[in-house]
Amino acid sequence: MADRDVVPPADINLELRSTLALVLAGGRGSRLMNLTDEEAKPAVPFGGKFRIIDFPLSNCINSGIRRVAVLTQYKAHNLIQHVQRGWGFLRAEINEFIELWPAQQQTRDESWYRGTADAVYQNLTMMARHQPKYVLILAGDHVYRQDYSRMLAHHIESGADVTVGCVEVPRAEATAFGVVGVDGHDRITSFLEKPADPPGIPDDPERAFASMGIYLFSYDFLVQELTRDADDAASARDFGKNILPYLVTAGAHLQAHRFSASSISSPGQSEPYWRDVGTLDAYWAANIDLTSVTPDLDLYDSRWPIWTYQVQRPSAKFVFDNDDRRGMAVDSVVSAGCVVSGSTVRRSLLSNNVRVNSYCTVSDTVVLPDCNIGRRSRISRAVLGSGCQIPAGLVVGEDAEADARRFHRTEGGITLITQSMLDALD
Ligand code: ADQ
Ligand code: ADP
Repeated sequence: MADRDVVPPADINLELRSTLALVLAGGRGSRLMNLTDEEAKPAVPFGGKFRIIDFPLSNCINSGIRRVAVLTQYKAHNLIQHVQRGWGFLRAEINEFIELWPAQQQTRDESWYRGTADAVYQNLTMMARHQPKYVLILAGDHVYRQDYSRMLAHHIESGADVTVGCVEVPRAEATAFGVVGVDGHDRITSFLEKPADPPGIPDDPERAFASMGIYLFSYDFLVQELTRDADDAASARDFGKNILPYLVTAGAHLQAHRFSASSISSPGQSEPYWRDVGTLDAYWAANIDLTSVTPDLDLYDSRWPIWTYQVQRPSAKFVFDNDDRRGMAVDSVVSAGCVVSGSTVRRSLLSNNVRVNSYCTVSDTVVLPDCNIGRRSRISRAVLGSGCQIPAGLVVGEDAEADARRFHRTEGGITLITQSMLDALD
């Protein structure tokens, strides 16, 4: 396994400066159901005060990559606003930037992006202006901490045409991913996009080796392959569906880069942390994990800060109500602007600007920004979408049938409530 030391540190700095990162942030993320009705998955709030895209963007900055373009398409308003407000601190004068590249229908057939490769292909002219040596293509919708400089060092050392970030996942979950087969040097020998029956790892059949949707290309090779793919009328113009499987068959050098070699792990953590949070159950679990005493994801690690745009709100507040019932939150994360009065919040995550009014119990619940929970509500095992005005006395999490009838209930027993579902109630 290549390590950062293979390329001398002074040289890797120069190579990082010759790298352009493209964050693909245009997909809807439809498995998150109504949570992505109004905004793309990368813009969905996570962990109280962040949005999912803050993770790949912070990883870029912390890894020393300072030329980043965010490619947007589906319902991009919140995403664009977030990146503009929070991520505008680099200086173009010293060749550092985080730019937004909205879908501009730049090709002759004026279509919106088809697959992920088309999103990059349609921006070839923009890329050419920057003359990068390497292009790092990142999905904008995963929660993880990774040092991309190690991946770049590995790419240079192995002499690959393209290096693919890979991670071990439970085999049952691998149907949602590109599944990779490797030889003894981690060179990729097969690539199956979202197979119905994913092959396991030879010495651990219950786990599979999956593509993280992170691709590091040498620039000239990327241009050549995207141009070739664009001439193929049958192609869906997608890295996972078309480009990677083609390259494996064509005998190109595809190198797997193991996430464990470049993950930033927290003390005492046994497995490297990477979450697709693509389903409501996974999204709920990853947020609730942050409320535990020792979460799998350490957001307090100052070696690898996660940056975000923060709305300015006063500090969280907990008060007795008029009946002297105490307002409290335990084993919980409570963000700025929240007020909990005369209610109990347990194992829950309250994002910015949430009000919990008197006589409520909120447990095992993820509350997105700007929600108001009316008096005498009892809510458990739920996700409340942004801006929900929960009516007084609402009970959720105690009667599965009633929850499924009124809201969206997942297989894992999590209820998603959005304001439009509440509007439809009466
Ligand atoms: P998926 O996650 O299913 O599989 P996709 O839905 O195409 O792939 O999304 C990948 C990323 O690209 C997301 O961040 C999405 O927001 C973004 N995106 C999608 N369409 C876009 C568009 N038209 N414009 C801009 N951005 C767009 C992929 C790979 C698998 C791999 C998984 C890992 O195909 O092989 O295992 O990612 O999650
Ligand atoms: P309820 O009685 O339903 O819990 P209230 O609106 O009476 O809700 O608020 C209870 C307490 O919460 C208030 O007395 C106050 O201390 C605090 N509070 C409510 N709104 C605000 C606010 N906008 N700013 C600061 N504190 C607030």
